[in-house]
Amino acid sequence: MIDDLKEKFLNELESVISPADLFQLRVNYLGKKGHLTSALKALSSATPDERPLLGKKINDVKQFVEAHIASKEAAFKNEELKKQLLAGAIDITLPGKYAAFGKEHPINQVLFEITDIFVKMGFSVEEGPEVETDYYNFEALNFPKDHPARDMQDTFFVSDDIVLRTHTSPVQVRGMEKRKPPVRFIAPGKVYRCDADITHTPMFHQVEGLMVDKDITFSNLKGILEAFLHQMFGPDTRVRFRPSFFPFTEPSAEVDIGCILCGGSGCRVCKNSGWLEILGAGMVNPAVFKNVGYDTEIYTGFAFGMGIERIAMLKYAIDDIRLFYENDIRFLRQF
Ligand code: 2NM
Repeated sequence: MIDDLKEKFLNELESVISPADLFQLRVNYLGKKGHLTSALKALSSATPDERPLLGKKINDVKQFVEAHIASKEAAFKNEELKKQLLAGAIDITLPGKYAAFGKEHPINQVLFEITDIFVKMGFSVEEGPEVETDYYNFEALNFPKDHPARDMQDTFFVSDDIVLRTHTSPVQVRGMEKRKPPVRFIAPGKVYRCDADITHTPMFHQVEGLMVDKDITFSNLKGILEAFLHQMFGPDTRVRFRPSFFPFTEPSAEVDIGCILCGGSGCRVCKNSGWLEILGAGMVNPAVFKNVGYDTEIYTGFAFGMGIERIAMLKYAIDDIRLFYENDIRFLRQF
């Protein structure tokens, strides 16, 4: 009878598939009205002869049942833990998250390239306000009152005598006011002109440079600009100076390089001339020195300026300036 109970338990244990089944099995065997509890109660009706052996048998089966239930319980717990670990596991076969890297805008790349070359030649870097007074933008630079650049059509006016700077020359004026010669610095930055087509945007970038000391001559200007152009466009680049006019320099020149696209044989970009205009330059007009309090009997100097967008367009053969400011990632990624 008690031996059958062991068999019956093992059979029923085999059909246990959940912790709920196991709980029910425990109640059926070890609970208050369970098989083993009943068997122990029934012990009192056994004869004194039978009692010790039967008692031992029932206790053995009880221990057997308890042990099996405990080990099945442990198996369920183990299974549950495995499930939880698998659910929380990292799938190392998934592709990693791609972090997109940013980079400098092509205009800034060219601007920093130019800045680097001049810094290596001993120039420092000056910055100044983009909203300027008429005095710093025009008056101090020897622009006559009726100069066309002062026209509403070319200049953004904030008020009667406040403008968005049309060049970085006012930075040169402020720089000269701040210190005595010798001075040697460049002024890179944003400038604004009321103009818009495939080669002009209302905002663009310039680098202007200035060097003032005793005995500075046009030869020094030529030497510095040639050294710059050879570093920027290659040591075999041809350079030529043509007479020109600017209110703030006298004499003034425009500086061309041999066309970097066709090598000088003539193409669409150089309009078949074989030359590209890159810079404006000249010897600083004594009228400018007078405005900043430099003694024109002792000091001379040269100045130059260039447009960054134009240089970037030539360097990368881009024919529409607006591409720089459309923020089209397919365009910008190429630089
Ligand atoms: C240019 C061309 C020629 C220039 C002149 C000065 C200053 F402040 F010294 F007078 N700064 N920049 C200059 C001269 C700029 O840009 C085409």
